[in-house]
Amino acid sequence: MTGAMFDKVLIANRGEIALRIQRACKELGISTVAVHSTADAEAMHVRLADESVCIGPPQASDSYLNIPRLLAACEITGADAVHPGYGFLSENARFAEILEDHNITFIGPTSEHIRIMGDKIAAKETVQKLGIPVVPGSEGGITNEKQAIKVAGEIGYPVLVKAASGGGGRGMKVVTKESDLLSSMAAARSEAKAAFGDDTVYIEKFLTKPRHIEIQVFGDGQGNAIHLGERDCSLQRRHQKVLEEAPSPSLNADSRKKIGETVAKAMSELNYRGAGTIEFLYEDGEFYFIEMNTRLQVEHPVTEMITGIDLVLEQIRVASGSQLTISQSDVTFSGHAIECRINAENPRTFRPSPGRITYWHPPGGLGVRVDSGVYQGYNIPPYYDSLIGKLIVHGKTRNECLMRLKRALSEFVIDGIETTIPLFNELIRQPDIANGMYDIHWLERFLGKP
Ligand code: MV4
Repeated sequence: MTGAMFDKVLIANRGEIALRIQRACKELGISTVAVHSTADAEAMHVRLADESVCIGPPQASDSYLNIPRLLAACEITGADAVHPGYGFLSENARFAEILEDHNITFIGPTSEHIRIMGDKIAAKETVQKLGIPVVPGSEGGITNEKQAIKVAGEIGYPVLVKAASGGGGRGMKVVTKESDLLSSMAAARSEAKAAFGDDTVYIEKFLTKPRHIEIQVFGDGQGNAIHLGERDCSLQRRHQKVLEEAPSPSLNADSRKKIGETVAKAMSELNYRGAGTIEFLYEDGEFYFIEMNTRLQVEHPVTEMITGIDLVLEQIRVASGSQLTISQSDVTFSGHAIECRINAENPRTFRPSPGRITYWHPPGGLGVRVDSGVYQGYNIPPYYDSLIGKLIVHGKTRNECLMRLKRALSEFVIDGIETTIPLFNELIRQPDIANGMYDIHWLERFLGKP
């Protein structure tokens, strides 16, 4: 089935991702509507859009997260579709549902799929039934203390108590022995209740030294689904990714093919539409599902660089009703890509560093991509997250990619604010990074060393 392409897309986001989406729209001949808060009147995503609408004061809850104001902006401009980007309303099932009720296409999965995957227990149950390997643990939520003791005893300590509505690591408690289980579970419950208004928890085997490997999937909601390989996102600090790469230095072509095919088949059976990411912990050669993200991710460019596939363009195509035009056998992986998240932060304390960029000189040359929404003279507002750009480098081999990254980082000049660039200069000189020998704890251990 082939639907009619959209005439006008409203982009419900800001910064680099708003620009990234505009670029895809322009290449498809679609006109773009930017929305912005009063703090973002001078932002590049507003300047480059065909039209723009101010949707409220700086605070995100009054602007980028305000559904009635976004609907009004759609109505005023006559947009046929909304791309939510990442963060903000991108995984809000209610928003997707409301748009559909107003005959505006949400560029993403169905609200039903968003809702299922937003509930970590339902997500795990759903994907397990579809043949995806999961972390051993409780079947569903824990309802009483006796059951908790029994389940934890069966899977063996250490265990991890997780919140069903969690994600981003909130409401998690590691338990090393039975005598700590009930008090830790009570603590996890009350944390979850306060953070999410839901105190449902579940128990899993705690994996002590995994890597975070996620598989990019893509479906058309018409039964066709493919995988686009993995990204290794193990280098994180406080659940914020810092550097991502594809392919993972720890996977071979056989294990990539096996997990990729399992995941693609599951997404086809689920009739999944759009871009999605299946997050796994990978330890001792085994994959364990933890969560699914039903949106485009910050780190999607590393996948684009090694596959040559424009993920945002494909998102727009399938949202308009087109079938996937790429089959699994069309997907080939070429070379290696690394992304560094350039944040306006102190590179050691990670304290935000908003303010005016007095000088901006991004790197260039073969295999170098900079996705950013800032410019020289731009004043970074203090109200939003501190990502100001992404440096993505591609090379024929991981080694070439690292050499090129070193060169690109040395060219990058940003004055007036602090950025995470000096951290990356340090990281690429670490033997463990050069050798691809790191797990999810490596970065915090490195940062903790004097
Ligand atoms: C785990 C785990 C170990 N064992 N689950 C952290 C956030 C959420 N997405 C899941 N998380 C983890 N789940 C089991 N059974 C360790 C983490 C974890 C982590 C995962 C990915 C990347 C960085 C991390 C840092 C600390 C803990």
